[in-house]
Amino acid sequence: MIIMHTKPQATENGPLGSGTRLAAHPSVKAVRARPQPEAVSPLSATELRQLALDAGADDAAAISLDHPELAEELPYIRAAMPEARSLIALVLRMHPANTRSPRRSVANLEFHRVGHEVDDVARRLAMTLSQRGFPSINPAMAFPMEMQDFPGRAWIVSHKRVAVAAGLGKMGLHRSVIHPRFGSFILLGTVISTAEVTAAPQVLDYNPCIDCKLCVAACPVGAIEPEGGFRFSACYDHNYREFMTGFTDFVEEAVESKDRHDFRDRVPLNDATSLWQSLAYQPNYKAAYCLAVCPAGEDVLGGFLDRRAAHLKEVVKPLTERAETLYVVAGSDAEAHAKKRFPHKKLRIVRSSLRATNARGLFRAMPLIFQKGAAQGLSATFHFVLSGEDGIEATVRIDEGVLTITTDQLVGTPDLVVRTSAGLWLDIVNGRKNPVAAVLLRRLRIEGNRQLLDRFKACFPR
Ligand code: B12
Ligand code: SF4
Repeated sequence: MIIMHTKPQATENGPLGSGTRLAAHPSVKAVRARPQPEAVSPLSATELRQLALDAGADDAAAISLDHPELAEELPYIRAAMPEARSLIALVLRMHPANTRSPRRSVANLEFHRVGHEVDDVARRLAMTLSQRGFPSINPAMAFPMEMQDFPGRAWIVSHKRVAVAAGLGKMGLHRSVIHPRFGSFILLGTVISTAEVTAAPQVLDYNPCIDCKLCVAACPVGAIEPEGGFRFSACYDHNYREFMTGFTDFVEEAVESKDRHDFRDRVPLNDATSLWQSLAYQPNYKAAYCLAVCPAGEDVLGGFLDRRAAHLKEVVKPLTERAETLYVVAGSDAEAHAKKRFPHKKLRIVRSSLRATNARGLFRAMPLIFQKGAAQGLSATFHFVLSGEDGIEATVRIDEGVLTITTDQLVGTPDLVVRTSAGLWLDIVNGRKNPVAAVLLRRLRIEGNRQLLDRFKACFPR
């Protein structure tokens, strides 16, 4: 027989929370019968570091969330743990020989193996701290991420920023953190904790980067600029070909192909099977040469200082001379760099990996896809007046390779003004709608020197 209850059923002990009945619940009685936990005593930064080392970290440091260098991180960290008070930065070493192998599957295995170790160590530490009375969590070392926020920032905490603020290393020319001993052969993690840290972290008063510029020379797509800039899109379009948007691009190729022969022409067999391996096992980076060739750090530097020519021959050259396919966007600085510096490598033209999904995101992504080469000789101010639900006003100033974006404000005298709806502009940028038709239909108004629009487009190739 089936008995239908019309009211929400209370437990046998009555509604949850009704004092005496709750007290009589077997689970409640069992909890109350346990010995009372000892009063939680604060942990010093030294104790926190030792707990991290005991959990398996090769180096660690604790830092208060109030540290001024972490201000930008604060809202993202609080979104994951509102009651957080401190961070414990973790460093785990990679095996340099693996990371340097010209057979990149060896290097990729090392990245993934150590990446998983970082997550394991961070989880062990978070559990230990929680058991000691300080609830703590361990956000991912990199993947998975908060992909509902993509293509905006999808990571909870910037491990590089935390590690640098905690004094564990400094940002090298290649934009990764260099540890004074282990050099670039490290991956990072962060435990977010409610434990209080009062002591200021130790300061590392020098940068282990020796400015040899080998990372500049080795990157096949020119992502590392000699003076310190990082061409985000160059790295993302090539190195991350089999991650996130690279996969989306693969699917789009499949959708657009006329038949299987056309698809095979568009996506060579080894690209398709490589992607399968990435999906089935773990995504394969295409390069990471910037870390591989880096001689910084006391444990690594000796080999370079004593045998400089050998370092170039045995570590750098096998990577720069390697026959491989480079994935670049047409008209990008990466394409120009690869053609000039690595004519022996094969180029495959791909679509840009960074695509905005709303008008504000469009302006946020611009610095990441801006191509200085195309901007040479261009000096102009662009005003965008985008109306509608997702509307925004923005000023884009390009001045001899320098890009300045001001959102929610129209600044200076414009050389070109674009007026349309935010949705239509996004569709035009994404190649979904034709700008000529939009002008004819008076849904897009362009005021000023129209030729500037082509120059503008070339600076952000897709
Ligand atoms: C986003 C990201 C990337 C991006 C941007 C890299 C970068 N330089 O920041 C891409 C996809 C290109 C990338 C590549 C690689 N990464 Co990565 N990456 C991250 C991630 C998730 C956040 C980085 C970060 O903190 N950025 C913010 C600030 C502090 O960095 P920044 O250099 O000042 O800013 C640049 C970028 O962030 C970017 N940017 C700025 N705003 C935005 C917004 C969005 C939406 C995006 C996507 C990017 C972006 O532009 C800035 C200037 O170029 C971290 C994991 C994590 N949760 O921390 C790993 C991390 C930084 N990556 C790491 C590694 C190892 C790599 C690779 C070597 C992977 C590989 N095997 O090839 C390459 C190296 C490329 C390089 N030379 O930097 C390690 C670095 C370890 C170390 N020694 O420092 C980290 C810390 C992962 C880990 N847990 O160890 N990565
Ligand atoms: S390769 Fe040389 S220049 Fe590049 S980060 Fe390492 S030490 Fe610095």
